[in-house]
Amino acid sequence: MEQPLRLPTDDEIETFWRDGVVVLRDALDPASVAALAPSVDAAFAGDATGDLTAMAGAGATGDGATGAGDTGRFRGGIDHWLVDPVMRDFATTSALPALVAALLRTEHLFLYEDSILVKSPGTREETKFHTDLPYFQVEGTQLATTWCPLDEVTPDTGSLRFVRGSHLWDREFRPNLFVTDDPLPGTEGEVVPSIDPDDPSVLCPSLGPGDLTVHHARTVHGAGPNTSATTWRRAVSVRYCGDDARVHLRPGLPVSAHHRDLVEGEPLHDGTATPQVWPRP
Ligand SMILES: O=C(O)CCC(=O)C(=O)O
Repeated sequence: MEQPLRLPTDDEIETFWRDGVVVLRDALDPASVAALAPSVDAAFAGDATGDLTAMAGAGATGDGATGAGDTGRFRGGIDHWLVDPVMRDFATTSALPALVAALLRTEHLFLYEDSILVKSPGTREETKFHTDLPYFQVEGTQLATTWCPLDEVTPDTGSLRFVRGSHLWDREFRPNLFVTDDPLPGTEGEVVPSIDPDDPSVLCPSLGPGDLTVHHARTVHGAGPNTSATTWRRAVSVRYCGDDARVHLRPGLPVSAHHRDLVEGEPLHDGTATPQVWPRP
């Protein structure tokens, strides 16, 4: 069990609930983040044991489409924790659960899924603005996504872009294909409005290994391209749910095999579908 280097301050907790996103600097041991590199690199190379094809936004191959002149690739996948012990430890016994439980002000915390998200040097693709909630088979307010870079990440290499305060908008968005604004077939909700990444409401933080962002599942966010010719943008994202989460089965959404037994309206329970990660059982 790894202790966080520090817990979120009261100001950081307030920022999370006010802005729908908070930057936690120097909260993870950089060595524990660096230890993810073999898993992340294997996922990028395409021989990961996790399900690269299930990531809704990345399409059937787990790849972003590459445009003419692209030298880079955007590759991702979800649910590596099910098959990769390094990813499982990071999602369940690293410092993340303590940090997120404090931010969400929840007594119990459950793992929903993990994701590996890599933009190699020269990747032109943006991650289109979206919210995470419509990709989840849950509803509630205590829902958060962590994003933990393995590399120094700047706006030029694909930092995330967050629309501050958008988690408070009374709007239900339709999930898109992540690298295009096209909606996921069969799903419901409004199309995400066009957002100017240079708008002052958009936060686009530079981060280093050991830093992370935590955003609310209703926060509109995306990411820029990786314009560097040499610098990788490798990240691991882990999504968690707190006490007020209830199962909500959304039409059209692909269901991961280990989520097939989730029952509409039920609270989350410790088990293979959504392991309890805080307090540590
Ligand atoms: O890494 C990216 O480009 C997008 C990540 C993201 O949207 C998420 O983890 O919720």
